[in-house]
Amino acid sequence: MAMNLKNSALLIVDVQNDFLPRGALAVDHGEEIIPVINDLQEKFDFIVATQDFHPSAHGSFAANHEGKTPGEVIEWNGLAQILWPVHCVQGSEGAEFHEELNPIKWKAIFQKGKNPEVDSYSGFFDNARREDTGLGDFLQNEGIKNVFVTGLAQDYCVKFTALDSVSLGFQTYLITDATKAVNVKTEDGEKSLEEMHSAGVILIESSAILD
Ligand code: VGL
Ligand code: ZN
Repeated sequence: MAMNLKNSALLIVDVQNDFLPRGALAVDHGEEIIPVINDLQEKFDFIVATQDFHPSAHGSFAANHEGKTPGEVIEWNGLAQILWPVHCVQGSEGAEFHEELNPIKWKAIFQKGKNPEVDSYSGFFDNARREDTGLGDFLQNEGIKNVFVTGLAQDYCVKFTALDSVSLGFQTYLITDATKAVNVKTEDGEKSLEEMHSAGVILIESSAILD
């Protein structure tokens, strides 16, 4: 029996070219989630996307720290920061949403990672939890109670978005076949599922909604 999707939002996190095969920070098999997300979109009236959207001088890029390479962890403005390849630069092809992802029903796009001094994995807050994107208030004002999270990457932006969603009081679901992990370390994807589950995120498969 299909779920009741009253007061529910579908959240599509960072399904952008740079996180897909051939992108700068490609997630293996990332493209497999696109048809799943497009099918899910038919079931939701309320859909919001997030977009990783960095200035080229962003401090999360290894290239902006002399002698550093992607994957290294540094202390940056008081936080541990993993350094990434240059990705999702404002105005670049890599920052665009994948062309097969259907944006027709999206109510809004929330951009993040625009402040060069702090990274922003979650669609709700930056990693220092200082700035708010407005997504939480937007969902609350629209009467949203249930948030269904999809997108890339499961062990970074999807995880932190889902954890913040729980912390803001939304009943939060992760649709496990509508996300893929980047797995900087092999077990990151598995660990992220455990972390989300123990924080109260409900793990479901798309079939719970589509069938
Ligand atoms: C992401 C690393 C850096 C993500 C964004 O969307 O998961 N990961 N920036
Ligand atoms: Zn980023």
